[in-house]
Amino acid sequence: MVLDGSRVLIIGLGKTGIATARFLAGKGSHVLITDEKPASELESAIHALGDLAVDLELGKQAPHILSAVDFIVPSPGVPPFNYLLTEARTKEIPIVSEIELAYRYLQKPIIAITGTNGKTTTTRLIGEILTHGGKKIFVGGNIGNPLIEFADSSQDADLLVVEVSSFQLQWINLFHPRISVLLNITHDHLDYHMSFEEYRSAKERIFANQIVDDCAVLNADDPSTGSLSEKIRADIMYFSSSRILNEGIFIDNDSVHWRDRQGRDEKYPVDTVQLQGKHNLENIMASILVARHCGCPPDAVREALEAFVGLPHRMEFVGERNGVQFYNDSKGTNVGAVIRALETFSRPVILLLGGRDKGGDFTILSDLLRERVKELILFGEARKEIYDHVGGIIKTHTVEGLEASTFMAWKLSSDGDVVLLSPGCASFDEFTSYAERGDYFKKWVKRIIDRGKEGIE
Ligand code: UMA
Repeated sequence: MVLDGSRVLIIGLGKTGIATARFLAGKGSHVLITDEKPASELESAIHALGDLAVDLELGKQAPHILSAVDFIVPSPGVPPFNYLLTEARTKEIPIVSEIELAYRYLQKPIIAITGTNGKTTTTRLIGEILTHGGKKIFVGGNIGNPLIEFADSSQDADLLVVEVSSFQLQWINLFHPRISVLLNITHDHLDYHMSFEEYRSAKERIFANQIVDDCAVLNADDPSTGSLSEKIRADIMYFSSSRILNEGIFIDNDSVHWRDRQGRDEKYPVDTVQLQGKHNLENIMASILVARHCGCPPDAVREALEAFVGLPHRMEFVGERNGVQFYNDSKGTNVGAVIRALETFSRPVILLLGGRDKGGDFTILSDLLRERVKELILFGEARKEIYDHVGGIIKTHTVEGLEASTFMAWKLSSDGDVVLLSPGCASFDEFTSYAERGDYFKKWVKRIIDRGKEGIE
């Protein structure tokens, strides 16, 4: 791919757009960035561009900007049905994602991790274990620092551990991880991908360019794994949280066991790890497989697992008052994540669910709601729609915003309960990100913990 002198259109002036523009301008490309938002809403992004020589077309995305463009780099959040992308396909203008572009300029082996849930925790955990095992690691991608930043820097690393999303994978062509991990696939982003099948096939592209010498890590419990494994050329390693495998990694008698092809059986205790829940055991098992495949010694793996504390907004314990525990799972933005969160608790749960719907099927929560949830509080833009799906099967309340929902949960709670924010929806109706939503929840919870029932009434 010749970049010097090429004309490139970047769609979206977010983290990806800025990092890609910097990279391309450095390689001598003529860069035009367009964003549907007007300049007044993009002040900090424009500021971040500094004196980079790029053209901007903001507040509109008119078709004339496609003329004389050699290729397009859409930001991950730009859906495939975006007008410019649709036009580009008709005009046969190549579309490449930022990870594809970065890949073409990277020499170091890539470990790529995807899945509907758990990918950030697993990416970080793999990074921590390998670092503990003595390797020099870059951790990035969908986690927040685009891969192209590494390609554009003078940093060195033995291995690149990269979280990748379906949005990024759908526009790859040669992107080739030496190790690919697919943790799970459940319904998500159906406001962006046109169907679950399309979402799934975007995710499965993580294996598309792998060859026999590479490694693929798959969830043996996922119903689609059987048909997927037939399409994969790489050597497959399986993990399972529900059954004992002849070969692979699984849970037996409260320990994780890794049984390799030569019959070697290694044990990793789970009572000493700080991550909670079955879903995290899956993240741990996938991480051990990757680490051992990279030659990380078992003791280094065990030590790193013990030292790893979870990430904010993912089943984060916020505090306790009068025997009521508060958990922030704001990153739980799809129904699959809510299921995983609920499965973690044996105590009665007061569940805060809501935000902006992404096309999730809330009816699949019905059994778990009956089993584990004492009171259901629906909030935000999606509250009426969720109510139509599951409202009334247990005690249900609808409330406009998150602040009022948090205080209602506290009023309804009693000793031994868990108050859980696991919204199953995007945050954009009330907040700019899941992190802002989680921080807001924590702010009110901390006030409750400081003042108790009397102090807030
Ligand atoms: N925009 C348009 N036209 C559109 C859509 C968006 O112009 O049709 C513009 C928006 O006005 C905005 C810009 O595009 O100014 C934002 O682009 P973006 O949403 O791709 O945001 P980035 O800042 O580039 O962040 C992206 C990822 N965002 C998404 O996938 C939605 C970040 O993942 C990622 O951390 C970052 O690149 C670095 O790689 C976030 C995410 O929510 C955390 N990811 C999803 C998830 O984890 O479930 C996939």
